[in-house]
Amino acid sequence: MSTRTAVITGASSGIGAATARRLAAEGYRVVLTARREDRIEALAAELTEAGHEAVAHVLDVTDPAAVTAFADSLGDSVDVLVNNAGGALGADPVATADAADWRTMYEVNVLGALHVTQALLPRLRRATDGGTVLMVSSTAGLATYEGGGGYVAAKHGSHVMAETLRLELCGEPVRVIEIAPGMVRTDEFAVNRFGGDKDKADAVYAGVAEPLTADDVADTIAWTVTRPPHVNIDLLVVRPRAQASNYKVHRTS
Ligand code: 8X3
Repeated sequence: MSTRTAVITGASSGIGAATARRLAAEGYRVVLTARREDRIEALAAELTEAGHEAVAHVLDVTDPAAVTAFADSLGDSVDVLVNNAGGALGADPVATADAADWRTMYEVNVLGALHVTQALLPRLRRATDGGTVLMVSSTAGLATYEGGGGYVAAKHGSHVMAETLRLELCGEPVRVIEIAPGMVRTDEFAVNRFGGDKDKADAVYAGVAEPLTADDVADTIAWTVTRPPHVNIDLLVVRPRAQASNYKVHRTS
């Protein structure tokens, strides 16, 4: 059987990097994309050194021309696309939120995934056992919370894109999977959200014994994409045990 290819966006850190490691271990040739060349080159080198097939390709998913050029650089078919690039900016109420933050979040989380999905779809359709589009959304894509506004709106966009694409591709050999993680502690998500304010970022996880890790989510992603091709895990919500909803989080302090 020829090696299957998985393209992962936002592979420079967090869930994207963990997913790249995990899919490489599952035998995929992984194509790592992100804006930060040093990060993805280092990860590709690490995986290659470990005997896996990995290449890095610098990519800003919000740049449609760059996305098209990236797609053209790939082989005839792609088996898996993990739309992971995204993130949150700010936690301000709607009344005072920065419209520029909202615009950026929509650009990256929604339009970025749209550009990459559109560009790779012809190759995903040609995958030997059928292609997989996997959208890393969020529990923020399913319910809102105060201060979540712009991020929640963007992640609802990711959720709707996955649901709509699944309807539109029904009958074609491409499945659409959505993974909606809740509280995941990564090096960058909350720090980026709060503009580098480490204290505010730490407060998100304060007293939570075991937030999910990027590896936990990568494990879930790997499970869904390694199901037989006729099995479509439409939507999988994954939270730490200490988080029963966006609102109900058990904190020990
Ligand atoms: C991250 C989950 O609760 O910070 O996607 O919005 S939350």
